[in-house]
Amino acid sequence: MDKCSQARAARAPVLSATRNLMKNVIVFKALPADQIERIRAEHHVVLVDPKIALEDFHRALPEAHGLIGASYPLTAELLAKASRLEVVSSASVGVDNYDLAELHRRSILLCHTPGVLDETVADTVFGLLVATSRRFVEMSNLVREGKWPQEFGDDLLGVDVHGRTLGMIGFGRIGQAIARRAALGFRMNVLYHTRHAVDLDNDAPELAGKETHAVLHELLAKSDFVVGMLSLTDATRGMMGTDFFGAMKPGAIFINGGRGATVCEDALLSALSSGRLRAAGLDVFAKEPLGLESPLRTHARVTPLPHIGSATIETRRAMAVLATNNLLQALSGVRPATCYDTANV
Ligand code: 8YV
Repeated sequence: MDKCSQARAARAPVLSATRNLMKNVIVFKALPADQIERIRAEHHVVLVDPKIALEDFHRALPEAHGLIGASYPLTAELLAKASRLEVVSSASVGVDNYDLAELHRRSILLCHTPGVLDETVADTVFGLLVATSRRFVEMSNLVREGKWPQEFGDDLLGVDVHGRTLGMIGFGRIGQAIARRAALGFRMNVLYHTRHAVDLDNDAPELAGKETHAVLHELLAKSDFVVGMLSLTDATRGMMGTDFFGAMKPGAIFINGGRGATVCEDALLSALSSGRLRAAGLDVFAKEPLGLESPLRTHARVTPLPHIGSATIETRRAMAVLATNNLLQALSGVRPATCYDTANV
């Protein structure tokens, strides 16, 4: 055997061993090309967006060991088709698209991307709060439509944000990042409602003494702005309804940057149409994309956004890289640090 053949023979078992470790991955929402290449270097990759090619997605599921993507519900019915599945790596922090009980039952790892999007989502939500209060979109449209008013009547005025009271419903990492902007940047008085008070001295010392834990009715009665930052669970679905909006301070503004289905949208519409609430800024909706038939789309008191909380170049990339790291670690048998505890339904 010549030297080259000897070297080839020596390498052969290693190569075939590596080949045997190759698994099948479905990328079900676009990822940056370099992240797809990272997965391809180790595994077989099928790129298929179920929103565009559902049949192809169904066809690929039985062979899949890993799924990576976001914004598509993976129901128990779909998961049942993926009998070899080891990991779902979501490029999102929210996990409401996944059947957690089924993933738990089958010991399929679910990874997500907490941490890397907190500041970006907080920028969006606080920006939406200011835009809604100062009527940026409406005023910008006047200029675009050639309707810059000769006289700027009181009917076109907004309301101040700085120095007022903000009530946070949901006070996790993103909620705290919003509260930092409010308390430290806009000198707002911040109330937050959670089941247990947060240990700010240890968890967010810069906020210690600046944020007050409040019971819900007190928060709603005192806040000029109420921001919903709840994840969607059985306990939070429809939590913000008629009683909730009815308990808000008359003329207050409601912002939602968590999940749309935590709000009862009919109740919100009634509170807006009756004038009880001054306005709402919404980045999330019960059904997305928001249907053309939804009155929230064109309501004069609503500033709607198309779920852009984390949508910056930098943050979407960071989410894609973390989701790819998670997928590759999980497929190599290592439990990623940002696995979601699926027992926690
Ligand atoms: C994105 C989100 O819409 O992370 C989440 O849970 O809601 C947003 O960051 C989603 O991840 C789409 O990629």
